[in-house]
Amino acid sequence: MANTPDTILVIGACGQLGSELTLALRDIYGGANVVASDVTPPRHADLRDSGPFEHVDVLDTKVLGELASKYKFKQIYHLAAVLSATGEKNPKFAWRLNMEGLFNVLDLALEQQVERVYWPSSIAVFGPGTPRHNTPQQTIMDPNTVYGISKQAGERWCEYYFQKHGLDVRSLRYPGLIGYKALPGGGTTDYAVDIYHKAIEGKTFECFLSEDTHLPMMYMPDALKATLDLMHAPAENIKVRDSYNLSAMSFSPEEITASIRKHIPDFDIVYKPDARQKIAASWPQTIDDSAAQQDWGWKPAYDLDAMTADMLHNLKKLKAEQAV
Ligand code: AKB
Repeated sequence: MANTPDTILVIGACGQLGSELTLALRDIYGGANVVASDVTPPRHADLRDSGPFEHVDVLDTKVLGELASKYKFKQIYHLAAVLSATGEKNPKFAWRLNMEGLFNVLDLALEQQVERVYWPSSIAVFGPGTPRHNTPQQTIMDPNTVYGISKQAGERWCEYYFQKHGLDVRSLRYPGLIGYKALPGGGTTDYAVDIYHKAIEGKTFECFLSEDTHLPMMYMPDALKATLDLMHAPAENIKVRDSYNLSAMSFSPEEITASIRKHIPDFDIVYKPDARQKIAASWPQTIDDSAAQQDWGWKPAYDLDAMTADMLHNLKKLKAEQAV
């Protein structure tokens, strides 16, 4: 394959963020220049048909090396990770996938002279000792999930590779991400996606968090915009080399229910908090993202009610298409 100036590899392309980010990158760089990769094939036709797909396990350095020699990537988006709730079920595997996967990508990027790497961090880097309101960019970080510990360690390694080797690796601390195209997999914030599906199906939603648990959240179009804005910013603007705080909205299960009831008045919810409540209780409620605003102009477009209107509209449309 030709060594095109902007050939991009997305690892974890079939996940909640990856499936939408890959399409957004293909719109910008052209379908053939953005290689989607994952351990499972794409389920949706738009991802499957819009560009190349390669089966990649990020723990397999041989396959990663072969792929890099074949495509000569200029950018890598490494999104594959075990999230907070799933990570607690198998902590050793979560640690291995999240850390070894990151090392494999950082080393590959150095070896193959990849120009820019994106790696997502999370609000899970914070813990019970962190200020919970307007959490600063730099503060106490005492994560108590294996996912959060791996993200905190990963942030340090990203900064290390930048300082020591000059690798242009960039990162965002995502809040809970909400989108209608793909389901999240194994996070503590997943309820805020599932609740919309149950609402349009006319079902009662059983919530695994208590009604007043506030968490930072973001609608997918804002997450895509933030990621692309960060990656397109001039390198000299990127002053934070561990990971940027990022914020859009904060709400509780009770508040998202009230927002849904503006469209579906008889929507019903019951609360059955489980182990994920403890994880949520250790995370911030609101985030100070002024560094992202100052350095590369971050500004979200969606609040809770705007997101709810768009989610319900699109989920209804998808359901009607599937029924045909
Ligand atoms: C999770 O809940 O584990 C993720 C996250 C906040 O990183 N959505």
